[in-house]
Amino acid sequence: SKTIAGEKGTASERSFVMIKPDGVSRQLVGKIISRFEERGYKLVAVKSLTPSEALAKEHYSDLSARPFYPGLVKYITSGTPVVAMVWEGKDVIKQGRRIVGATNPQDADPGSVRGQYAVSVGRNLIHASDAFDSATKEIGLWFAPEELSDYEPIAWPWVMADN
Ligand code: IDP
Ligand code: MG
Repeated sequence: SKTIAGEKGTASERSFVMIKPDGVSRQLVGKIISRFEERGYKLVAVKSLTPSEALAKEHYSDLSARPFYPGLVKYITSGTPVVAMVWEGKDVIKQGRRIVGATNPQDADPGSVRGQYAVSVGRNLIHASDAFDSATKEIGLWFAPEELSDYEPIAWPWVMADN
């Protein structure tokens, strides 16, 4: 049986990706989704919501001691929605981080989402899971199991071939 973040190191690997309120407000949702779609990753789940403070705090619980944590929670729960997604495919956790770019947009590759569209670390547009364990935690936090779809995109065998 499949775990919630798929099987690490296989085409069933999954990552939690979230367009933050600045990305939604700036109407970059389509452009950001296109990067993952066009790369060949599979959209397993997507929804738009304003997270509760409890959800935002739990999502970022590892950072609770950091000075920017209260502002980070306020930013994520501002009332402008986020777009929460699960993407699936080979190496999607690491490749998702590359698509997103460095945490501080000033250090991000100009071809990445943050490097192309963001300038401030506190308004860096997007989140992507940084490891298999955090993907497992985050997918479980944001989605119920029945919200995750199981299907095969038409190009899947071409994109994910490993021979
Ligand atoms: P990540 O989003 O690239 O994984 P983390 O270090 O996990 O980066 O930090 C989570 C989020 O916290 C960042 O994406 C950013 O929104 C915010 N953040 C991180 N460092 C700072 C900071 O120095 N000032 C303000 N916000 C920060
Ligand atoms: Mg992080």
